[in-house]
Amino acid sequence: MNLNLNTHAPRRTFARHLVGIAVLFGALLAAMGVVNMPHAGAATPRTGLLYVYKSVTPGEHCFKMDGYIPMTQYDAQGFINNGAMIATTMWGDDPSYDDLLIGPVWGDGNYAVGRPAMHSSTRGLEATWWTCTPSSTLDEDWGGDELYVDVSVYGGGGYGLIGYFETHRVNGNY
Ligand SMILES: [Ca+2]
Ligand SMILES: [Ca+2]
Repeated sequence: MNLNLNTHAPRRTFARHLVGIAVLFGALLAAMGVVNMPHAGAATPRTGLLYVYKSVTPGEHCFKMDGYIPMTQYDAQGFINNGAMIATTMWGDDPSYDDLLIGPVWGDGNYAVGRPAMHSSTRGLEATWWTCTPSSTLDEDWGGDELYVDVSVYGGGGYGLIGYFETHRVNGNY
């Protein structure tokens, strides 16, 4: 097993480089908080799980998101070591326009309260996000609310978008 992960850099072909330049603009816009839209509905993989629960603090809910982008563990650790950044947003699902409820919140390979973080596993690049919020933040609709989290991961050094996913919908009344 090769543990020399610090020297690992993603391989680039010429075509991939062109794609990298194109997505770099998207990454820059996202980094500036300009692009907050979720990814194209049906095409977005739902490899994330979302768990929402009532906090012990009155008027507050907490949630935990776990998900992953499929790749080798070697590649995932390489991306993290090379400064990959993760952006998470929570949305309220609606028939016309989904409502942005929280975020984007940015993180990296280091765990910190309220921020998303990443690690590698045998199934790929793992992403997790645990935080608490006033319950009213999650009240996105009259009556029932449909929550989901959208996750994007960008490579370090202007590599661009590595991958993304979203969670299933959590139906509640907040
Ligand atoms: Ca809704
Ligand atoms: Ca509601």
